Amino acid sequence: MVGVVPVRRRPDGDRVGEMETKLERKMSDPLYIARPILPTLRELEPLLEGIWARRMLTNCGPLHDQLEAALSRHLGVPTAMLFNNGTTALLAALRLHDLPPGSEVITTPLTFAATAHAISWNGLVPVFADVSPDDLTLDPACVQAAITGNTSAILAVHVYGTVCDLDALQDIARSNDLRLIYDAAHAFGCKVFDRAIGSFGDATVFSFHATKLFHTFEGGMITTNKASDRQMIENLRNFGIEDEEEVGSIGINGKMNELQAAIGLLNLPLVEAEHTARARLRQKYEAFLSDLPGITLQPDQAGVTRSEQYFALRIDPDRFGRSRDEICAALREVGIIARKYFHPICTDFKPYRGYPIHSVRDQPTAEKVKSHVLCLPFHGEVSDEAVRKIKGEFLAKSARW
Ligand code: T4K
Repeated sequence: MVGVVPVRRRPDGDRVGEMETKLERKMSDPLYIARPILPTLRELEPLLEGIWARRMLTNCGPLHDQLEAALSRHLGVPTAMLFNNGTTALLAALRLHDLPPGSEVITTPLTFAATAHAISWNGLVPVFADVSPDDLTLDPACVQAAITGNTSAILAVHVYGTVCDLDALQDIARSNDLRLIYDAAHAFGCKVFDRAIGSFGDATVFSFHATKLFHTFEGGMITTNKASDRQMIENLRNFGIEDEEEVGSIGINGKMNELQAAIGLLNLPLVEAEHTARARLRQKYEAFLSDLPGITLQPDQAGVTRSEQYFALRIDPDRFGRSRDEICAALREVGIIARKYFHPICTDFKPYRGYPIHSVRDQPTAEKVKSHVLCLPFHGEVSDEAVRKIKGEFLAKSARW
């Protein structure tokens, strides 16, 4: 079994040195796909003391506002508004645009269920368009093919942190008078030729779930380019309350609390080091995977600064000699828990079974790749030994066949 390094703490709460931690790696713990960054308990203490002293626990307290401002700067967008999780933020981002009830929102089937659910929970109809065989993001040609007179919006996902075809989707949205919303749950910190990922389309949604590079245990955010969206988003996340005597619209409780915000404030400075560690890990994975027949990695994208959220690959069993499921099972046997994100795809789930995937290809790419995709453990505490084990499983192919 290959484990991650449990970050031990000295009795005074400080992190044990990196070197020592690596030496004392516990071999029995499974290695998961994600391992959240965390500040020290000592760093958290003063922020907790402040919360206890103020007794302002939620409803947009001072830590909430501080984190919102810090993220607005970090992400380079004028409107950046926190939510208690990414799914509530998605609900609100769709609601922001007052889409006609029952109208159709085109999205990808290769995503976490939350993307499609947010459409359905808003009384809208998810329409699934196929993904591009090149990078697995929503294929603009398939989006175009899925448009009807009842289409009101596109909800595109920067899946695994791979940036969608921004120009093509914007052109389609503009020429068909559709709102364009991005689910950037995997794309925190992504930039496209130095432009922040949260500044494209009509709104962008982030997830700050524990499994994300930047997290607040649970959390989320909507960003938009328009400062004028602020009030409307504020209403959406706070029950539609206008003042003590008026509720002006049907809002939800989407507020992030002070504990979440405290974690976010302490985690934000840790993001850069974690990002760098993941970029190094990516290079180690790429070094043995890039030339293997039947293995496809997510492409490098010109001008894109990667989010380093996931390390996704595709395994074509005919060319590679072993299937994704065989590799996944073999890794599990040695304690390495890779994940088949996003298999099953949304159209395999009960609520969406029977929904077609609009494609310009005879067999939708999403149907084909769903049994090929695999995400490897991807975080700063994946040891070289674990990388060697993973490499061993991929290279064992020739020995077994
Ligand atoms: N849109 C997209 C495209 C998304 O991917 C997501 C969420 C959303 C929207 C919705 O955002 P949120 O409402 O969640 O903010 C996980 C996450 O729960 C989910 O946030 C994420 N996407 C999805 C891709 O993955 P699971 O069921 O795979 O997570 P789980 O609990 O199996 O965790 C994976 C591994 O991470 C575990 O094996 C161990 C490790 N882990 C997990 C947690 C929760 C930790 O080490 N610590 C932890 O606290 O869904």
